[in-house]
Amino acid sequence: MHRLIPLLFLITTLTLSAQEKELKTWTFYSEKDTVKQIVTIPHTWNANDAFDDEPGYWRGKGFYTKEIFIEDVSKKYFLHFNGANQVTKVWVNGRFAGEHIGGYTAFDIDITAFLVKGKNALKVGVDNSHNETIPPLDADFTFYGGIYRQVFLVEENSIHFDKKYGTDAIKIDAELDENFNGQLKVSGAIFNDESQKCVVKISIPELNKSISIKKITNDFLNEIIVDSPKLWSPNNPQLYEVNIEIFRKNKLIDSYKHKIGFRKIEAATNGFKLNGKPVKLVGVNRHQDLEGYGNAVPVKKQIQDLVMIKEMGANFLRLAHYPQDKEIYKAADSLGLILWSEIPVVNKVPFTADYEDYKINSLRMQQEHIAQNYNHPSLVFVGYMNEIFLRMVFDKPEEQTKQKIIKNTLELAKELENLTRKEAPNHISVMALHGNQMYNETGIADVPMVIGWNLYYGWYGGRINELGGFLDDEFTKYPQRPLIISEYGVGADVRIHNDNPKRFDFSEEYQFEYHPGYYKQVDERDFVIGMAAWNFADFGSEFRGDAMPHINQKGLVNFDRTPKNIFHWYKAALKPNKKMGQFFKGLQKYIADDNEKEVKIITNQKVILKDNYGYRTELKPFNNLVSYYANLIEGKNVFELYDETGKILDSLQIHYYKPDLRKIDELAVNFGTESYFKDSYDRIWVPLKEVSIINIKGEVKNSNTSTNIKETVDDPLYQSSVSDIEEIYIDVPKGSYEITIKLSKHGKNSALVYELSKEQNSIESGETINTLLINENPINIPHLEPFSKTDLKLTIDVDLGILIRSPKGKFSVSGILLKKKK
Ligand code: GCB
Repeated sequence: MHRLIPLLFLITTLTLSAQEKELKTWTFYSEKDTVKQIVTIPHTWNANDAFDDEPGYWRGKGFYTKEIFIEDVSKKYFLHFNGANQVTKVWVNGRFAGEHIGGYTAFDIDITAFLVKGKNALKVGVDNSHNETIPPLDADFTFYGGIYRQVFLVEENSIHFDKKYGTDAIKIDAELDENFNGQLKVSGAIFNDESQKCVVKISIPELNKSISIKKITNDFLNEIIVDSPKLWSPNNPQLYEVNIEIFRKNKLIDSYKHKIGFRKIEAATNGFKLNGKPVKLVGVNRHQDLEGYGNAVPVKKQIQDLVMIKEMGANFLRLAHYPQDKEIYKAADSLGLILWSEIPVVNKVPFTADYEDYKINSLRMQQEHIAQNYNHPSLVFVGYMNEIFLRMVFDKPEEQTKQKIIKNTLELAKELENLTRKEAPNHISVMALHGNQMYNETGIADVPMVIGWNLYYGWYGGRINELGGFLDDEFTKYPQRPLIISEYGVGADVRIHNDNPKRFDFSEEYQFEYHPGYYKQVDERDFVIGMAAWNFADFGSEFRGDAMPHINQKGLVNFDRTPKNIFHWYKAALKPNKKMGQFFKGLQKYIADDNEKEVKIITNQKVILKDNYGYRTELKPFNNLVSYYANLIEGKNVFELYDETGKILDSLQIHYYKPDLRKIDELAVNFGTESYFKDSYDRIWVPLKEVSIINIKGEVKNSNTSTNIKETVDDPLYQSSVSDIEEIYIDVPKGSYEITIKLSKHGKNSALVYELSKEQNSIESGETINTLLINENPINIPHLEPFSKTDLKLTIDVDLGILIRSPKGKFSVSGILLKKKK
C-alpha cells in the first residue's frame, strides 16, 4: 500500500481573482480491485481491458482519494471536473458534497461548506456502469470509465462570476450586421450573496474598446460596437480576446477571458455560407480516444489531432458523439475549423419508465454542452441525436413498443430542439440519421434546422456510386431541407492489401476507392452542405470484431495516428494550391504468379513517373489519382516520381517474387480471402488465388467471420478459411520442409447493429476432425472452441510434392506456411 503525500499548495492572499490548481495525483482503487495505487489524472480503468480477448470491459465504481491543504477558509472552493464517466460523487472529510450525471460535460462541485483550515480529505467515486437513464445507452464506441479529463481546485472570492452548468455563467455573442460591423453582446450573472456593489468591466484590449457597468443586481448585459472587425473563418481564424472583470472598490475580484471571433453563418439548400460566401464543408468526425490511453488522453496529444485534421485541409470537424475536452474547442477556434458538436443521445431512447429520467438527463446535458462551449466561434452546428432509430430498426420490436419508442423519441427531439434554439440562438441545430426512411416517415427529420445523413453505401450494403442517387431523391422529396453528410467511411487495415478491392475486405485499397468516390459525388451537388468522413482515426469499440478486434477501423489514420494512404489523398484534394505527389504505399513485397502490378499515385499536379525499367512517363491525375500498370521484374523494382520541373517527389520499392519454392525459401498462403496480409512477424501472406502450386480438391467454400479470434493479433489470417476441403496438393521440389497449417474454428456470427443488411447468423465452420495426414504422417488437431485457432507444425522430407488429407471427412484451412529447410 502506498501512503499518499499530502499535496500542499499555498494560495497567495495578495491575488484577488479566481485561482485554479490542477489536482493531478490521486490514490485509486475500485470495487473490482481494492488494492490502492497512485494514478495521475487523466485516468481510466479501461485503457487495456477494452482490447483484450475477454468479451466486455469492466464497468463499475472506481474511487479516487486525495488530501488538499486549505489556508484561507474565508474563500469559496469548487472542484471543477472537465469530464468523468459517467456518474460522479464527491465527499469531503467524509461528508457528501455533490454529484454529477453524464460522462462528457464539465461540472463544478461547491465544496466550501465541507472544508476546514489545514488538511482536507477528498474522495471522488466514479461509476461507469450501464444506466438506462443516462445517454449513451448503446453506441459504437467504448464507454471507458474514470476521471478521464483534468480536474481542478478552484478558489474564488465570495463575489465571483456565477457558476452554472459547469462553467462561469457568461455568454458572448459576436454578431455582425448586414454591413459586417460587429456587435459584441455580453450577458452573465454574478454570485453576490451580500449584494455588495461592484463594477463589471468588459474590454477588447486589442481594439482598445472597453465598457464598465455599475452593478447592484446580479445579472449583467452590455454590448460593444466594433466597426468592421476582421472576420473569423477557417482560412483566417481571426480571434480577439475579450476580458470581463468584476471590480469591487477598485480591486479586481474575478476575471474571465475568452477569445471570440466575428462570423456570420447560414445553412440553406444552396449550401453553407460563412460571412456571406459559400463554403463547402469537408472534414472528419473525431472520437477522443487514443491507442494505449483509452479516453484519458493528455490534452496536448488531443490537440495534435486537430493540427493533423487542419493539415489535411479540412475546414470542418464533427465531434462525435459527445462534447469533447474544452481545449478542443479552443484549438478549433485558433486553427480555423467549423465544429459540429453534440450530446451522446445515440441509437435509442427508452420506452420504459426510465424515459422520464433519461429525458431530464439529456436536456441537462444539452444545457451544459451549450453553456460550456457557446462562446467559441468555431461552434456552428449544435446536435443532439445520432441515428436515434437504429436500435429500433434492428431489434424490430412489436408494434406497440415501436409506437412508444417513436413517441418518446419525437417528444425528446422536439424538447431538445427548442432548448437548443433558445440557448444557442446564433447556431444551427442538427441531427444525424442513418440511411432509413423511418426518419422521414415519423417527421423527426423535420425537427432540426439541418439534417445530417450517415451513409455507408458501399460498406454495410449497396455500392459506392449509389450515394448520389440517394442524395438527389432526398433533395427532390424535401427541397427545403438543408442536408449534410455527417458520416461515411469503410474499415481499412494497413496490413491488408488487394488490388481488386471489395466491400468489407478491410483493404486500404477499398478505402482508397471509396473516399474519392464519395467526395466526387458530393462535390458535384451544390445542395449538399458538406461531408465529414467517418472517422478521423481508428477508435475503440469493444464489441467489434473487425480485422483488429475491439477497434473500429474506419479511420483515415490509425489508432496511434499514423496516416493511412487515404489521409494523403485528402491533402491532395483539399489543398489544390499546395502541390504534392507521392506513391500509395502498400506492401513492399509482392508475390504472385502474374507480374503485372498496379502502382497508384496520389497527386494534384502533372507528374513524371520513372518506372522500374527507367522509362519516364508524364501522367495527369484524375480526382487526384493516377493509376499505372507496371510489369515487375523478379527481385527489386524501383519507381520514382518527379514534378514537372524535374524535382523528385517520392520513390517506391517493390520486391517481386513468384510463389514457387524453387525460387524462394518460404511461402505463406492465406486461405479464404483475396487479400494480401502482413502479419505481426512482417511475413506476407499471399491469397490462395495467386498461388498456382497449390491445388485443392473438393467442393470448397470460403468462410469468413468478423469476430475476434482468441490468442492472436493476426486475426485476419484466421478470420478467413476455406472449408470442405478433401485434399490439398502442393507442388514443391524435393527437399526438407517445415510446414505450418493454420486452423481456426469460426462460430455463429451475430450481426452488428450497424450491419442492417447482413444475415443474422452465418454458418459455423471449422474443425470437427481430429487428425490430418501430411504425406501420410499423422498430425493431431486439438479440440477448438468457436473463434479460436491452432497452428499444426511438422518438418518432413519430400520427394515429390506435399499431400494433405484427412483420414476421415472434409476439413478447413486458414493458412499454410512452407519453409525450405535444406
Ligand atoms: C454510424 C454511427 C457510428 C459508427 C459508424 C460505423 O453510423 O453513427 O457511431 O461508429 O456508423 O462505423 O458503423
